[in-house]
Amino acid sequence: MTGGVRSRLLKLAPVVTGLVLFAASCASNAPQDTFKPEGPAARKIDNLIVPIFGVAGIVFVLIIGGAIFIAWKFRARDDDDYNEMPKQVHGHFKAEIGWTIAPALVLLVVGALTVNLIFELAKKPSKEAVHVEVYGQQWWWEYRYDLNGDGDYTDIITANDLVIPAGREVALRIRSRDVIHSWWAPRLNGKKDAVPGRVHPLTIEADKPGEYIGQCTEFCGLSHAEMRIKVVAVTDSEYEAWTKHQQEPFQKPTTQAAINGWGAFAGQCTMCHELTGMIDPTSADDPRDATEKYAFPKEKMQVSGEAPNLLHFMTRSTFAGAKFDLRKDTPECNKLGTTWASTDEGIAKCLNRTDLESWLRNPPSMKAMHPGDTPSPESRGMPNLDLSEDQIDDLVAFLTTLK
Ligand code: HEC
Ligand SMILES: [Cu+2]
Repeated sequence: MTGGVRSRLLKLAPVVTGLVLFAASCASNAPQDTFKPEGPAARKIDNLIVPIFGVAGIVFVLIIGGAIFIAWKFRARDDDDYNEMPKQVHGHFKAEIGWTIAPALVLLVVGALTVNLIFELAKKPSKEAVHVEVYGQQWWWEYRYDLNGDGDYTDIITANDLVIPAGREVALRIRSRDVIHSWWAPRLNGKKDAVPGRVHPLTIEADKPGEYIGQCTEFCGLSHAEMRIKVVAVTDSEYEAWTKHQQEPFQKPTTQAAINGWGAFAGQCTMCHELTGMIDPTSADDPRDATEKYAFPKEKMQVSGEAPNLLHFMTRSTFAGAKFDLRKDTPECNKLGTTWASTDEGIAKCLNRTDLESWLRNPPSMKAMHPGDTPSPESRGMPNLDLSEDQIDDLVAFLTTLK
């Protein structure tokens, strides 16, 4: 690069940086904006960040402005004597004490406020809190509810959508099944790492019903960017209805396509997917050894240990780590909430059939999972099971009965 080109590029750099910053600040729909808190914890953090940011801004302007001003004011002039040294202030007692104490005071105040808030946020949740265990794994989040406070987090096992009652504390226990993840719904609270072998508490609360978006914020492998979080806050009565419904047992499908899909599911999917309470459709009339039907031995395939529990799958709004909408993202469908699939009409109108079928056709092509890889102990996520189009139709028919 010639000197001229380089200096021109250097001159452009601040302009480009400025434009990028300007463009980045223009998002009209930014669901993960930390500066729009919608819960008590996030608001407390916001109330600390904003003043500190202001103080940091003032310090920045004073220091940088002062440096630029001094450089300009005392710049070399043509008639300067270049041998003359400016007046030295090294060892100036008052000045040195001053610029040591001033930043120390600023940091002391910031530090005290920060530590105070850390303790406040770590306070034990109230007795009325809802208890949910959050399991991170490559690349989706599982949510397990302890509804009666007996320490058993298997009352409800679901994935992708974390359904909570608005206006109530939710005590999360954040865990991981494989690598380190980090759970963060910015409008509700700060982030908390999910570390294998550890349990990290985090209390969230949403001010009002609505959806609060987040994502995994600790690099956890190829599909890390597609490991999303969706907190669905509902009213108290909707929450009660939801928990009651989630505890209802598996219902046998009735249409022929769904019954066929049930058989395919028992044969190809249950080695990874739990479907709590599912009855094996072949157990009564199929004498084969159950393990014989499974094309992929579990110990070979499932490094991460689990796959989403599919009981009441159709009450969720998203699937595959909340990357895809299960319920079409239209105002009409969104209004139906967690009960969108309770009627045939709702399913016909709101099911995102295209993505669900594509998912069954070839999951690794839908998320970053080395599409070319053959399933191996190293592969993560759901493998391509080479299903036929007929099987896919039957399986979708079966999945839509899981409401
Ligand atoms: C080898 C294990 C394995 C097998 C076999 C398997 N899956 Fe999966 N499945 C997964 C994993 C892991 C995920 C989560 C993937 C992700 O989110 O990245 C998943 C996700 C899904 C989802 C989305 C669920 C949600 O809530 O996000 C559906 C639906 C699904 N699988 C259906 C099936 C069907 C139907 C079959 C049988 C034809 C099947 N799976 C076989 C491991 C498996
Ligand atoms: Cu992750």
